[in-house]
Amino acid sequence: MTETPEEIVTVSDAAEMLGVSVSSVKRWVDGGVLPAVKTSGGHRRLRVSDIMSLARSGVTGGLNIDFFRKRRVSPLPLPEPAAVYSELLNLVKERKPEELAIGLDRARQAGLELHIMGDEVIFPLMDEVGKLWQEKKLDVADEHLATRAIHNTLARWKESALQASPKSGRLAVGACPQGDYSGLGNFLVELSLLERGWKVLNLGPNTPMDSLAMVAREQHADLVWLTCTFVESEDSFVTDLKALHQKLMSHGTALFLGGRALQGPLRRKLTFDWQGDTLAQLDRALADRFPAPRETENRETSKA
Ligand code: B12
Repeated sequence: MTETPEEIVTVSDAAEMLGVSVSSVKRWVDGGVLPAVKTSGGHRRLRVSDIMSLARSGVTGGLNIDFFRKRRVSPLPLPEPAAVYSELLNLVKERKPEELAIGLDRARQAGLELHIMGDEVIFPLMDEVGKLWQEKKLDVADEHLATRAIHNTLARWKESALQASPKSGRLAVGACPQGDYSGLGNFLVELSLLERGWKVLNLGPNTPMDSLAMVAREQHADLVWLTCTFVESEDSFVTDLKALHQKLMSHGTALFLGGRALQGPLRRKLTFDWQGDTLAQLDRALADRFPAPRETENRETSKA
């Protein structure tokens, strides 16, 4: 059999394509994460295109490449991030926040991974919105509407990630430092972790580093991350960060830093275990330092 993207397959075929157990596929179907229809006999059937979209979203850990090599399935064309960006920017300019949210969902469902949505669509989109606002070509109302539409969309993606992701047994605690009220970058980091199966406690904007350290210690966090978009006082930031890093090191907790405020001379004064600028870099660092535990249950089919 050679599957085309519109081909309908059984749950066990889907499990084989994804290299996961049959029960994982059933759970994703029943949780509404993976669309399926039921036959008159009550059996679930899935479209190959939906299976490939889920795999591309990063939720499943990817596709079982051997299966696809054997069956020679051609991948669906992915939307071009630059084209998605232009389309969404027009919707911001036309003040259509609901269509903006729908456009984000559509790009995601078509298979653009979270790190591409964050780094290559949402980041440049908001960068341009900021510039247009400075040039007085957009009102601050448009910046607020766009931020809220994106935030609400990320909240929906979070619900799906919470239902879908197999739990890795790891915990991350994160925040933005004191005086930093930004939201989207931090939310994207939270989602990246959730989609890798992490449990996450995101303390959000304006969080004192002492409180972050306290929660991390109490909850035995594996990782603490800080998203830094705006640094109020560089001197106290550097001092507080050093103290935070020392406390975390004594408990074996890794400290990851990111966000656009950490540029220039400030960057050289920072203490951390890892620092990055993009979600793609974060994904690679998480995969390197915290390799995913392999699913043990019923994997025999993927070995064939
Ligand atoms: C929306 C916005 C706001 C909103 C935020 C609303 C909200 N709830 O989020 C409001 C109105 C509150 C705001 C206020 C201010 N803002 Co403002 N704002 C922006 C704007 C237009 C978009 C920010 C955004 O959401 N971007 C989209 C997200 C997804 O991008 P991101 O956070 O950078 O995250 C990406 C990466 O950085 C990375 N990343 C982020 N975190 C992490 C963490 C890790 C671990 C890793 C690996 C990666 C990573 O991944 C993401 C995807 O690529 C930017 C313009 C711009 N060029 O970004 C200015 C901008 C951030 N603001 C700026 C400034 C100066 C301010 C104010 C000081 C203005 C003022 N004078 O009051 C205040 C500061 C308020 C405060 N104390 O926090 C500057 C910051 C300058 C800097 N630090 O370099 C910017 C860059 C504008 C500019 N060009 O000058 N702002």
